[in-house]
Amino acid sequence: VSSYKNILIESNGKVGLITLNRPKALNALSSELFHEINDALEKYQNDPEIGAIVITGSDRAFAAGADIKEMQDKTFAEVYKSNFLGHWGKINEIRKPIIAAVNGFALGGGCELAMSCDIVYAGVKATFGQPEIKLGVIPGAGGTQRLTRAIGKSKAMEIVLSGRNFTAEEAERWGIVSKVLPVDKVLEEAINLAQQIASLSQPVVQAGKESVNNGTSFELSLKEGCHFERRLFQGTFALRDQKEGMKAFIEKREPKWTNE
Ligand code: CO8
Repeated sequence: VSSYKNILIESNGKVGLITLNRPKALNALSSELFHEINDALEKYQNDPEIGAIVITGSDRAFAAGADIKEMQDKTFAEVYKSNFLGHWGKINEIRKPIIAAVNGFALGGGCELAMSCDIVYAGVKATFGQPEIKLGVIPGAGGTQRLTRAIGKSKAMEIVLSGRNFTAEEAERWGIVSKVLPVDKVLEEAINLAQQIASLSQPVVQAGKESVNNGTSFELSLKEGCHFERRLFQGTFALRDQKEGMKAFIEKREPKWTNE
């Protein structure tokens, strides 16, 4: 029996499954939740029986982003000094393959979490997006970096600067998602794929993962790009507009931007 409050874990043969389980908040990725993901990833990484990992949410939400209620009142000094959400980078150090099985909302940090996985399977009704701009912040967990590397500059600019959502079908066409499936088949197929991968040689699979990852960088390495992006994301907490954007979301109203 695990002591996690926000996730469920279950291993199935050689596959380790992590299910985000904070339904009331649409799996919003609070710090506590993300620490639990990290802890579970670390356990699977260290378990020689496990050859692949699957991360999933519910039919309604993979994850609706970082936790806006937790973030809204933070100051720049706080987020910068504590390297706020720096622990989100841990998933990028996991050497075993990770498959995201996405249904429902994968927004903001939820979209970034999916893109941090090695392979993404999505349900036909999945909704992706980087809506941070509407909250007065920018993506902070690789959104501007992984999206741009995956879909190119113009499309990434459109998504990040407008904050509009995109569909599973678009995500597949753009190469972010490898397969679109009926809602009730996503997890099953992700686990099947994970089982196939887990039946292969672990060090060879790890080498394949490492090598593909080396093929995805442009001018800045992904690590440098994500570092720079996180600093700018933290920097938005110095703005009044970040307080207003997040407050407006929680109060369920349109934000009034003051450009300060
Ligand atoms: N944070 C906190 N609570 C949330 C979040 C969230 N991201 N998303 C939803 N919730 C809560 C709602 O506040 C609501 O709670 P309550 O019942 O207490 O009012 C509950 O979940 C259900 O949500 P809704 O009533 O809004 O449900 P709807 O079906 O009407 O709408 C949406 C669903 C469209 C998904 C809507 O909830 C929404 O727009 N959510 C916010 C999406 C968003 O803006 N995400 C981006 C967050 S910012 C971010 O992710 C930055 C990441 C930076 C990472 C940095 C790492 C270094």
